[in-house]
Order: sequence, then structure tokens, then C-alpha cells
Amino acid sequence: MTSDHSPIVEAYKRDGVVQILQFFSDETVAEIRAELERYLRDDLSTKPVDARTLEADGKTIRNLWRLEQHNAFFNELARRSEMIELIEPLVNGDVVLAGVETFHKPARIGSAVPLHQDNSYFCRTPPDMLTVWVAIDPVTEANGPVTYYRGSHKLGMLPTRPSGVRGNSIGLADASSVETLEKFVATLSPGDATIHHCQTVHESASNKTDRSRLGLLFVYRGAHTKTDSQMKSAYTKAVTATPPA
Ligand SMILES: O=C(O)CCC(=O)C(=O)O
Repeated sequence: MTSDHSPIVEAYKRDGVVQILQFFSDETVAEIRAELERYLRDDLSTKPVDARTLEADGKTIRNLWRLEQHNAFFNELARRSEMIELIEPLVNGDVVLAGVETFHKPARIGSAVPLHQDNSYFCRTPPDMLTVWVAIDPVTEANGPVTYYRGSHKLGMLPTRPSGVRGNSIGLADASSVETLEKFVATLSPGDATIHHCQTVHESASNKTDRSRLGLLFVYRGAHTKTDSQMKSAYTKAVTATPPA
């Protein structure tokens, strides 16, 4: 990745989502994969139950949560200066790491993610918060790529409703506000990334293929953002029905 971030900043501010090819090297992707495998094998069983969400089979990992708290490798990776320098202009100020998590979308049983804006989970104002989504597996049209609605970050916060989906407990009440917007289907090679604004509407389909679609996510906010109590109470209601996220 180059050190001139201005094309990234411009596309992010215009579209609410930007793609970055080869965000991580093959070597870093291999390290991430190895550490995730080790964490799942050796550590996860010692962590609180809200450190993960399972798929409907009750045994396959759908998400890992709070890796920045549970794992030193992912905490360090998220705090690297190259990351922070890239994020600063996008969150309009000093950067606070808010989370490191995974969306595994395992082969054949990986479940869908309903249409949503991340800020209905984060509940921050002003909405200077974002997610860096890094492909660890190849992401294809078929295995449940994240689909973003370009420009939807400019719509403000849209009405929500509890989704009943474990791991994605709150979604948009309806799709009408984004139906006319251009879709961006993020097919990615391992190491490629997207960065999306916390108001950018997005979703992903289930994975019916024989290949898993693992993504590693880094969530950051501006230090100046505050919790919005109205958004928080809507989220609390939804997440209480289907914990932990
Ligand atoms: O990885 C996915 O399928 C969904 C990711 C997502 O909802 C997010 O990045 O906020």
C-alpha cells in the first residue's frame, strides 16, 4: 500500500466504502491464518461465551469477537502505525481501536448477514467510525461477499428493527431507502480489504459453496465520538433478544 492516502480518503468520503488491493502481504495473511487456528485450538475454550457466535449447527464458528482483548497478536496488528495513519483522516481525528473480530462464513453452512448500518450496533455520534474488512480467504460472487450500497452513508441513520439473527441482532426496517443506489459487491483476493463507514448500508448472503469465506475486521472510531442513548436503547433491545452482538 502506498503512503499517499488521498485517493482512499476521497473515495471513502464520496462512496462510504473503498477497496484497497493487497492491504496485507501474503506473509501477513499466512501469520493471521496461523494465529487464528492456534487461538481456536488452544485459547477459545478458556474465553467467555461472548467471545464467539456459532452457526446454527451449534459447533461451527460464525464470528470471533473482541480479539483485541483476548489476543496480543491481533491487538498489536490493529495498533500498527500504518493502520492508525490511514484511519486518522477517515474518522476525522485521533483514532481509538474499538474491536477486532471475524466473520467466517464457513463452507455450506455460513449464514447470511441482514441489511444493516454498523452504527446501529456502535451507537456513536458523530458517526466517525468505520470498519476495515480484510479477506483472509478468496471472496467470490458465490461464497457470500459483502455487498455495499454506495453513498448510503450520506442517508443518516435509517429506521431499524431486531433481526433475530445471532451475531447480527439489528437490521434495517426496510430496504426502500437504498434500492436505487449502486451496489458494490466486494469480491476480494486474500490480503485485499475494504473500508466502510458506519452508516454505509451492507449485507451478505449465505455461503452454499464448498469454500469458506473468512474475513478479519478491524473497527476504529474517532476519540471525539460519544454514545447516542436513543440508538443504544434500540440496540440493547435487539441484542438482548439474540446475544451477543
Ligand atoms: O462479513 C460479512 O459477511 C458481514 C460483515 C459486516 O457486516 C460488517 O463488516 O459490518
